[in-house]
Amino acid sequence: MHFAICTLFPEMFASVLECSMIKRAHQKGLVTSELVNFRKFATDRHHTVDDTPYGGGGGMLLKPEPLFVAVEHLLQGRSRTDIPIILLTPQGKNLTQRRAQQLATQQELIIICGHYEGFDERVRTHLATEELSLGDYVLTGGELAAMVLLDSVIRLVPGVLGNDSSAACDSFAGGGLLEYPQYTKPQSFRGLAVPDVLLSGDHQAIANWRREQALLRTKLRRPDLLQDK
Ligand code: 6GU
Repeated sequence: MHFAICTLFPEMFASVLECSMIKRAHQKGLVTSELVNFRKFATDRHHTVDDTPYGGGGGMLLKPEPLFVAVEHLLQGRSRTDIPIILLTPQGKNLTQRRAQQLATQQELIIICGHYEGFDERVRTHLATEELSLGDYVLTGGELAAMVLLDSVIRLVPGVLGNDSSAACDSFAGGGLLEYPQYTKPQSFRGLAVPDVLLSGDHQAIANWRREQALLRTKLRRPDLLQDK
């Protein structure tokens, strides 16, 4: 799977691409990524990527041209609708586990990170094919959101996690429930004991307890997840 990331701050991605699971996915050849500084595609002498909004008001907007040319360069003659072109903005739909799973089946994604006060609207209407947000809060730019998107999708690419069951069991993916509580050694830590059922060796009882705990926890913390159950 190939990720092309359009950003004014490619250096922000170094630590994430060079650590842990994302690094190994690249080393194994399962994933490739490309950082494109779209400032390079600005044609004026100062490589201007932003400008003031028509109609007045504060702040600067990303100009359409450098982004269009950068994405067209990445498309290499393919049509805009052949590849998801994802704009990261707080105005997008929330990223969900389901969307991450769908995106993990694609061969290639083009990701656009915004900055400043926003984009010229034509980037939304005639360049991006979808807009995604992480949630209802505002980040300075799309870069951190792009890293979250990258992480959530790459871990679902077949072969990236050692055993495929670990991704399938995640909260939200494992039947739409939050995960049940888990314990490791020691059996008693500062007087806090591991629940007896987990030590019983009774696999059916353990499975029942886990299911109950997952339901209870979901009911208490995220009742919204149970609504379509
Ligand atoms: Cl995708 N971008 C920005 N700038 N802020 C956000 C976001 C994205 N998601 C949540 N907040």
